[in-house]
Amino acid sequence: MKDGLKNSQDDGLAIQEAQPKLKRPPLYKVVLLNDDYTPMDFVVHVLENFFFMSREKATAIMLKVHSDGVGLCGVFSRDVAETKVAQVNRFSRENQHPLQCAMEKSDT
Ligand code: TYC
Repeated sequence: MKDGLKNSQDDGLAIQEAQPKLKRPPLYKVVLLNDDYTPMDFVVHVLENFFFMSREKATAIMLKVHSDGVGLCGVFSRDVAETKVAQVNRFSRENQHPLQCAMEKSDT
């Protein structure tokens, strides 16, 4: 059986095993949405502490959300994205801010 194909009796019948169809698990974008009430420094604090951004990066993303309505915080597996969204939204509610964090399937 030197051709590398599975063949139970070497009777000349070559049987190629099916390749298992493996798909990478989908990734999810975690985004922040703009609102009129959440203070800018609170949003910067969220980006620094939940997404481990530098002050400069956090400020740039916050201003992007403020002007465009939405901004990307990061791309994560489903479990991590769900946890980030829940943590940020709970922290915002605990501090009486309407800030909204959400996730969406990433196409990359
Ligand atoms: N628009 C808010 C303000 O003017 C600031 C803000 C930025 C709010 C980003 C939410 O995701 C947000 N205070």
